[in-house]
Amino acid sequence: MTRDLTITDVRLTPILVADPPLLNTQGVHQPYTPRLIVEVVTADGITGLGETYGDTKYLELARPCAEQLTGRRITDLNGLFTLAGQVAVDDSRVHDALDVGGLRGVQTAGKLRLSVVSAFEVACLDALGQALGLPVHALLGGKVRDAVEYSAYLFYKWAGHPAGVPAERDDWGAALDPAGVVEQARRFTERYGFTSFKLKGGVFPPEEEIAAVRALAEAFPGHPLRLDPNGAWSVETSVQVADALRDVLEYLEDPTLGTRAMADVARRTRVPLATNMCVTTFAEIKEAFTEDAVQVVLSDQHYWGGLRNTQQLAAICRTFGVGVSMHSNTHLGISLAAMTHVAATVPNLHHACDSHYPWQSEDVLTERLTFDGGRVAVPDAPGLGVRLDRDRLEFLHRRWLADDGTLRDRDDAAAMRVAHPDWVTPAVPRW
Ligand code: GKR
Ligand code: MG
Repeated sequence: MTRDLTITDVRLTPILVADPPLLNTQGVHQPYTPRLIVEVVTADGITGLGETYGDTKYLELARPCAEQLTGRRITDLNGLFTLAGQVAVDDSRVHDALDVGGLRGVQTAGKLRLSVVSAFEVACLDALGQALGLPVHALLGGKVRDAVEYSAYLFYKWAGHPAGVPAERDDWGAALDPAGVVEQARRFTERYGFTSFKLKGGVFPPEEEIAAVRALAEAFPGHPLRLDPNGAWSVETSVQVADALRDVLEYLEDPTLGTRAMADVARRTRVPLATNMCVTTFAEIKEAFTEDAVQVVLSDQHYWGGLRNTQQLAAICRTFGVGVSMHSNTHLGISLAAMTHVAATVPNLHHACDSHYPWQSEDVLTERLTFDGGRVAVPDAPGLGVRLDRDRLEFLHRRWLADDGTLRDRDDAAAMRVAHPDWVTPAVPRW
C-alpha cells in the first residue's frame, strides 16, 4: 500500500513538568520546568512525536517553523535545516549569552535553530517508522546493541522546594554531603540498577566534592565515576581535583570553561576530560581536537540538531580517536526513547549515557520507559515505540497556561533567590 507521507498538521504543546530541587553551580532547579512536545501528523493520520526545550525562545522559533511544515513530506529531513535557517531569530535573546540553567555553553541563534529542528526531525522519523513498520533505529542504519547503558545522575539536593512554593513532593530526601550523595547513589542502584555514577558538582567548594566522590569510590569500588562542575573551576583548581581523584575518575566533565582552558587542564592530567559545554557544535570540533582539549564529547540530540547529526558527530569522534557519549538535560520519555534509538546505532559508544529521566516523576507517555540493570531496552516497535497520553499532555499544558510567566523560562538563579534573596549567579571561575 502506498502511504501518503505529506504533513497535514503540526501541533506544538508547551508544558511544565515537575522537577525536584536539584542544585548546580548556577542555582537550583525550579519546581516546574518547561518542555515542548511536538506532534507531526501525516495525510494518513499517523502522528509522530518529538520533544525539545520549552523555554519561550524555542517556542517562538518552533511556531513559524511548524506553520511552514504543512505540505512537506516527513522524509524531507534535510529540508528541516533549510526551513529553520530561514526563520529570523531575535539575536538579542541568544547572542553570545551563556545558557542560563541549561549549562550548554554559549547560546547562539544557530544552536537554538538546531534544538528546534531536532524535535521535528525526531517526530518525522517517528511518523516514518510507523508508516513503514520499522523502528527508528532501523531508519538510522540499524542497532548495534539491544540495550543502552545509562549512568546514575547524582545531584546535591534539598529535601524539598522552599516552603510556600507550589511544588510536587519527591521521596529522594536531601543530599548535601558525602553521606547523602552515597545514599542517593544506593537508591539509584536499588531502583534502576545503575552501575556508573555522575555527580553534578560546582555546588560546594571542591574539597567537599572530592570527599563526596571518594565516598562513592569507597561505597562502589571499581565503578565508573564522573564529576561535572559545569566549568566552575579555574585551570589550577581543575588540575588539583583531577590529581586528587585520578585513581577513581572515569572522566572529569567540563571542569573549566572554554577550549583553551580545557586544553591547559588536559595537558596537566591523565584523567580524561569530557564536555557538553566547549564542543557543542561542529564548528567547535576542530580547535578542541587539534588542541587535544577533550577526550570524550557528550552529544545531545537536541542541540546537535537531531539523531542523524548525532551519528555524524560520533563518526567524527571515531575518526579522531575521541570518545563519545550522551549529555542530558531535564527531559521526558520521548527524548529518552530518541536518545536510546540513536545510541543503539553508535558503534563507538563506550561510556554510559547521562539521563535526568529518573528525576522526572511526570511524563506524557502512556507507559514510562524503564531502566533494567541501568539499561534501557532498545524499542523494536515501529517508530520510537512510545505512545502519547493525551490527558497527561493536556494536564501539563494547563499548568503551563496557568503560569504567569515566571516558570516558562528556566532560570536556576531565580529559583535559588526564592530561598536566598541575595543569590547572584556566581562569576566563573567560582573556585
Ligand atoms: O540539570 O542542573 C542540571 C544540569 O547541570 C544540566 O543543566 C546540564 O546541562 O546535565 C547537564 C550537564 O551535564 O552539564
Ligand atoms: Mg555536563
